Amino acid sequence: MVAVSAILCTIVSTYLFSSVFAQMDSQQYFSLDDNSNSTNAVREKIDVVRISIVEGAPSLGEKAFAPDITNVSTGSNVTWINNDSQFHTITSGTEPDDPNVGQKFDSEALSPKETFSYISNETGTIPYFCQIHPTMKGKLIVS
Ligand SMILES: [Cu+2]
Repeated sequence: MVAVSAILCTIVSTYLFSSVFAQMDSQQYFSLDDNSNSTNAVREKIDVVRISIVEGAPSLGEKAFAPDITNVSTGSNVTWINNDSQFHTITSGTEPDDPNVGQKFDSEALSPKETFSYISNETGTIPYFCQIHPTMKGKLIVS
């Protein structure tokens, strides 16, 4: 009888301990989950993709942007910097007559050394150009 109650006692205490640990585990799981969210937020902050408007851009067509075709992931911060001595725009669309001009983004005139940023939240291909020099064209591929 003593042996049986000792075994029972062991079983009950094991059960109690394991349920306590299970609760701790689930709490830890939730806190890990919170951490992974904040890790994502940090990852988005540091995932900056830079595109240069190069010197002499107005006469360079598709080579006005470096790179001219840029692959990015959703949530990336895409930042253009105007490294030319003239004003330029970063405007989504294929050309001034495109009915979708500026629907995704439009920087308006950027002075030399000025930057413009866009965060890509949807996948797809976004052509863009400069409204002041429409032969300047680039492409953003978000996947
Ligand atoms: Cu321009």
